[in-house]
Amino acid sequence: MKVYEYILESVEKHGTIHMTLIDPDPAKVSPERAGAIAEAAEHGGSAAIMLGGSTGVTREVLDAAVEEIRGRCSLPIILFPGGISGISLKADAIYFMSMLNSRNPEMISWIQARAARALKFSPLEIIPMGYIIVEPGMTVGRVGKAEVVKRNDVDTAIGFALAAELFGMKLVYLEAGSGAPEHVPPEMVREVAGNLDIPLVVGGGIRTPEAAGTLAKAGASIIVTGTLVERVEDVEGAVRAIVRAVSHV
Ligand code: 1GP
Repeated sequence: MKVYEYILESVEKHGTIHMTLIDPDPAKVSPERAGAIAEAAEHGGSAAIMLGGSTGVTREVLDAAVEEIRGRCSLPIILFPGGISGISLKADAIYFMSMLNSRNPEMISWIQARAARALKFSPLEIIPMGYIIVEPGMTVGRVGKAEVVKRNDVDTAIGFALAAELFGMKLVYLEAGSGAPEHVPPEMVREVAGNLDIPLVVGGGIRTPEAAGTLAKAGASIIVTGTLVERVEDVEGAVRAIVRAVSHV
C-alpha cells in the first residue's frame, strides 16, 4: 500500500494518529539511537517515522539513519526535509513541502524546483504538503525566513491552509517549531481543520498526552512529536501515552 493511502486509512480508523519525528543530525541523534527510537515508537503505537531536521543533515547521515531504522522497525519512513540535503532514496516517501508563509522564495518553490527532476524519477513516494509556520516558529521559522502566523491570527492560518488544499497538496502542517514553549493553539487547529478537506498535521512543542489529546479533539489528524522522543528514557511508554490520548479507537 502507498504511504499516503496508509495515512488516510489510519486516520479513518483511529481519528487521529501519531508520527514520530527523528532529527538525524548526529550531534542530536546517532543512527543507532535513531533505530532504537523508531523500534520503541512502533511498539508504542506510532503510525510512521518522519526523518529530518533544519540543520546538520547530509545524505550519508540520512542513509545511515534510514538503514538503522529499517533494520529495527517496520513503519513507513517519511522524509521531512529541511533542504535539498534532506533526501535519501532509501526512505519510503518524502513530504514535498512548500513553506507557504516564508518570505524567501527558495523555501516556497526554488529548492523544490532543483530537487523535482531527481525526485520524479526516484522510487520515493511524493506526498505534497503545505507547511505553515505558526508563532514562535523556533529554528525552522528563522532558517526559513517565515513571517510566522500570530497565535491569535486564525484567519491567516485558514487562508494558508486552504491555499495548500486548492494547490492540490495532500496534507497541511501547522508547525510551531521544534521545542516551542507553546504548541499551536487548539482554537486555531479547530478552525483550520473545520475548513479543510485534507488531513491536518500539527507539531512543535507537544510534550504531554493532555496537549496531544486536546489538539486531536480540536481536529488534528496527525500529531507529531520530536523533542519528546529524543529526551525521554522510556520512548515506548511516552509514545503509547500519546497514542492513547489521541486515538478515538
Ligand atoms: C518539528 O513539529 C516538529 O518539526 C516536532 O516538534 O520537537 O517540539 O516535538 P517538537
